[in-house]
Amino acid sequence: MAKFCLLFLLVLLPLVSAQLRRNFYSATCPNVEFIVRNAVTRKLRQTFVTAPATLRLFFHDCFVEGCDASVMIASPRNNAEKDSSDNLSLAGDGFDTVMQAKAAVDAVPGCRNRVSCADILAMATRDVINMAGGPFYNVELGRRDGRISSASRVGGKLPQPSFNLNQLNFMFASQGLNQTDMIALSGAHTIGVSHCTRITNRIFNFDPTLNRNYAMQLQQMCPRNVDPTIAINMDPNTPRTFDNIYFKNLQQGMGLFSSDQVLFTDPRSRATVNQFAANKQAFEQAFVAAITKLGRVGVKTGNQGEIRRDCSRFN
Ligand code: HEM
Ligand SMILES: *[C@@H]1O[C@H](CO)[C@@H](O)[C@H](O)[C@H]1NC(C)=O
Ligand SMILES: CC(=O)N[C@H]1CO[C@H](CO)[C@@H](O)[C@@H]1O
Repeated sequence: MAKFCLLFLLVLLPLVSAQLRRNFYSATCPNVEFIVRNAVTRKLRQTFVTAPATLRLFFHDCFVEGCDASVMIASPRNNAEKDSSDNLSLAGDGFDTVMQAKAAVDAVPGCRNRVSCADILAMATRDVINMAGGPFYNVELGRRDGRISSASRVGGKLPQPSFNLNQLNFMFASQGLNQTDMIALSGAHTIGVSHCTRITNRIFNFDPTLNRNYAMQLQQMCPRNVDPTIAINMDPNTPRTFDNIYFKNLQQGMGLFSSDQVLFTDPRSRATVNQFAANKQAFEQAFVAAITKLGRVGVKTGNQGEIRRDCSRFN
């Protein structure tokens, strides 16, 4: 019996505490989801960029060092995670959303310094998806904030727009996400923008998988030597609505990146694209399952990490 207790303490307890759960803050800050949602609503009213910026920030955070808000860390010497070349295009409104929601949470006496930045980002992400027309889902909580944030550790951990299906599958699989998860999560490109510089090669080299008319439109919007700050919508049809039109675009050869279009071009993933294009509920269900899995990647729980007082600084 004593042996079993020891086994439990040493082996099983850490596993138990490593679980995220709904209502993690029910005793400490019962209204946290309501508070975050209000802050996100206010921020979204100021600018729609809030939605895509927050969603992409969550993805980048989770894929490098786990969902631990390490991407939020500011760096006087430009060497933190957010300064890596892949993060340079993260829109500031995602960071601002988390800062505002954190301020709102901390304004409530009982909640002050009790809720992690990582959880606030996870809640805000759920909220922007829903407010942009996507599904509502219960968000798992209990993440702690990470103590490492380094640009040099980002390399090779984020997918590139030039990736083929094997490369995408390999990278997502290394974070515990299967091909269906990867395809569903790619549906996040139903909102938001890309800088022209990301697609120059593709639109001027006549990628045969790219719709001819769409290619011509893209060449007009993104001429050679375009101002590198110019960005275009990734879903040309409903850029501000979280819907399944992204998958219908792929069927038309209107995926913006190679990594988008390949999901339809490659026969191994085409059936799933067709399913999500035909059935919004199927897409939403798969997306919720996948983003819930994404939210578990590399999380710190229990007494690992910290609850940051300022999301952009280690305590
Ligand atoms: C599958 C591999 C993926 C690749 C190769 C990829 C690549 C990119 C690139 C190159 C951009 C444009 C950045 C810019 O020029 O500003 C972008 C934007 C975006 N990505 Fe992805 N991404 C992938 C998956 C995801 C996932 C899984 C999510 C979220 C669940 C996501 C969410 C977004 C959002 C919302 C934007 C728009 C950001 C904005 O408007 O500020 N992406 N992505
Ligand atoms: C992929 O993961 C999802 C859950 O996110 C699951 O429903 C599905 O069965 C998995 N697919 C495969 C082929 O393992
Ligand atoms: C070098 C640097 O800090 N790049 C950017 C990373 O992302 C944030 C948020 O948008 C920007 O403010 C930084 O300029």
